[in-house]
Amino acid sequence: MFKKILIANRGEIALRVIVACRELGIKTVAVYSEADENSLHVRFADEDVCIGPARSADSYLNVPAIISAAEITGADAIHPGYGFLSESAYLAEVCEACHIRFIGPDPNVIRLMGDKARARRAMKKAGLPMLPGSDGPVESEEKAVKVAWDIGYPVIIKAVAGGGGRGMRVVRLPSEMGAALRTAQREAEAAFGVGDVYVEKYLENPRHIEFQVLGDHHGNLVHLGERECSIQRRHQKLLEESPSLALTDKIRRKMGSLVVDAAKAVQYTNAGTFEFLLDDGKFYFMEVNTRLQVEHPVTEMVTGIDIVKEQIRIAAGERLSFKQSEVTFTGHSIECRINAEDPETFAPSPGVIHAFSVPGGPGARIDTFAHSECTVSPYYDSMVAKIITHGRDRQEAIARMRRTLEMTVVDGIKTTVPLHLKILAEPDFVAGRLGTAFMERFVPKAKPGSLAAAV
Ligand code: MV4
Repeated sequence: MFKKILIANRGEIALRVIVACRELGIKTVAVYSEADENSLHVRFADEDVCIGPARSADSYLNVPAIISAAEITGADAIHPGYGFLSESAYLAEVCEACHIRFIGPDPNVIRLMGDKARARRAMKKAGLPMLPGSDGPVESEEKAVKVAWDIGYPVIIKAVAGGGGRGMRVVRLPSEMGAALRTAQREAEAAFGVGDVYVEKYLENPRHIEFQVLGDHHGNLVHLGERECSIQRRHQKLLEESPSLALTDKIRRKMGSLVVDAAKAVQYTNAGTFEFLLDDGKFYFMEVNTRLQVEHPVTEMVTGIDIVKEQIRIAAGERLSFKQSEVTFTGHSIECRINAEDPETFAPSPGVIHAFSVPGGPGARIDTFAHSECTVSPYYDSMVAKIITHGRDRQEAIARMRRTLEMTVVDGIKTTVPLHLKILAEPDFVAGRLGTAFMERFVPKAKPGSLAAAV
């Protein structure tokens, strides 16, 4: 087992990894930017190293600075958390070259899944059902129109290097294709440095369902069930739950076994998430995220498995200590992401939190870096806390979420707490009638003449 792990991240996920390390008796190294000097992840790590100025590009994305910090402190592994360098095949490779273990999949698997068009081909070959679409990048308007003609409108243009919704455009008419293609290519180039895009059939209101997997270096691979992530705004998830009301036991077993086979086909190791769209009882592969995800706690709550500790054990070469048949699902879990945002306009609302308090109690978990008089920096992601509840059933998980949100105090900044209370009060939410269009009811209709909201 590792003696010391460097956490190449900040905020709640850095604390989450420290928690896992403490339970495993592993020493920790925090890295931090000048903006995070007084953060809890720095206070609770055994050692800390400043890696640069506030801007992410100069600190949390600075591979040489992070590797140097690991070498100086003698860390034998790096946990990248989520975001930042978590899906950087480059960091994983540099770690390998420096004899530091990267806690994540093999760099080649990260690279494969990072190219959404390649991943699509590989996963199709491995047996996952796909939406009809182009079998690789489309360069020209003519080719895109031809693909759309074959599969039928509407179609969606997605960035090959994308994921998370950036560089996506829905096209409903051939006459819109040229402009949409050029916009998507330009956006993709600006966001990822790679302008390639592909085309697939667009579903109007599917559910976004993802499966969690864990694979060790001895050929063992299990799934930990699914998460329902249909409640998103501008492709930022807001609320997730497990299990999904949309899956019957039969379809869950079918998807689970297909995911396990597909992951084994690429010798997937460590933690991963297989994303699907579910529509009309049928499911379609979308992409694989080769990292720990923000919403991993809902899976932990229903399975009782500590995903971060498993990631660390796997990276250290240990075997998974349980078989698929030993993974059981108990009750229901919901996560609400509390962001420092105006709940109406969604504009970021950084600043000082003067008072911060979230009640615990049965079935309530809070993952956060926040505390009274802490600063929410404008430099980083606006998420300040995750409230996760568990109950014997969905109703109990919802009731626990409601009472927790009602008793949450975050003074000094605006947060998404009121928005979550509105979502939980929606009859469609309570009835489990969810889809990717769910949040549209909360979006003010675009004024005539204004730019239509992206996708
Ligand atoms: C789609 C889709 C419908 N059809 N692809 C959004 C994030 C990225 N991971 C993929 N996403 C989607 N891809 C096809 N072919 C619907 C989504 C989607 C979505 C779209 C609009 C508004 C909210 C959404 C929430 C989840 C998924």
